[in-house]
Amino acid sequence: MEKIITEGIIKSYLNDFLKNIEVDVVIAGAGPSGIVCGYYLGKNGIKTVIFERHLKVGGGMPGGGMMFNRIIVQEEAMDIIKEFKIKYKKYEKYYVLDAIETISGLTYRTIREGVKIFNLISVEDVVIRENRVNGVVINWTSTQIAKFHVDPLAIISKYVVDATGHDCEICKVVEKKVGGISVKGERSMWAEKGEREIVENTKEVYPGLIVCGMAANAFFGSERMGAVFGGMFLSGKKAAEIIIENKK
Ligand code: 48H
Repeated sequence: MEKIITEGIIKSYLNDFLKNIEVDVVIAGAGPSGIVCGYYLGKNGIKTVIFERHLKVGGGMPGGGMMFNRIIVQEEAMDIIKEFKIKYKKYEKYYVLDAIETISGLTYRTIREGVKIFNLISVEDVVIRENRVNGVVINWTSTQIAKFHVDPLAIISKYVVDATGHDCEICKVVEKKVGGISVKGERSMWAEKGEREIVENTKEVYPGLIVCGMAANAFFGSERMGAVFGGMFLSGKKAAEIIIENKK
């Protein structure tokens, strides 16, 4: 029995991994914006893989607001929530959602659209060709934590989506190693403004590199917004739409 368990796990994992070493889109980060972006790409037949640094998916969602595991969503993003069939309750002019149900609902449907999510893997660099981002460089998160010198592997893609949240990590790598872009850094909390600007900030910021979610506000120097997530979902959807439009 033990041999079959070991063999089954490794063969299945490697099979999936090998199918994803050249894809249309790599998304760095399985937070709300990255997962929603993956869902709409998958739904439109675009081959997409998500690499998530953490053991878990969901980014900042499970923590809700200060560990009260609920999130707030505004009317503008409710069509997305309804599409995923996630439950909600009206609260004043907003909606309150269970953070865990939201993560589960988003993740399940995204995987069912054919998007592979590999957790415990960090994107540490990009592949660059003729002034275009052409893939990512990845490594096991555990090697980073242990500070071991282990050389990485590369994944080739037509687009990379930076959905790494507050740290805007992929754009910072391009800023430092490639040049031509500059990450302004996020500003203090102003929920309405941050939410208003996040969709506008969701853009292709360098050929082949799209920024979404909190990383988009960090890139353009917009405000943070606390535990309101409508903008994250809308931003993830817009990032997918940019790619779908460009691929036509
Ligand atoms: C692989 C990586 C890497 C890497 C990070 O932080 P997230 O939830 O990001 P968003 O933008 O989808 O959502 C932001 C939201 O959660 C939030 O923080 C809000 C609304 N804050 C407002 C406020 O005022 O504080 O998810 C990013 C994910 C995480 O799971 C990271 O582990 C992962 O990306 N990640 N994965 N390679 N280099 N860097």
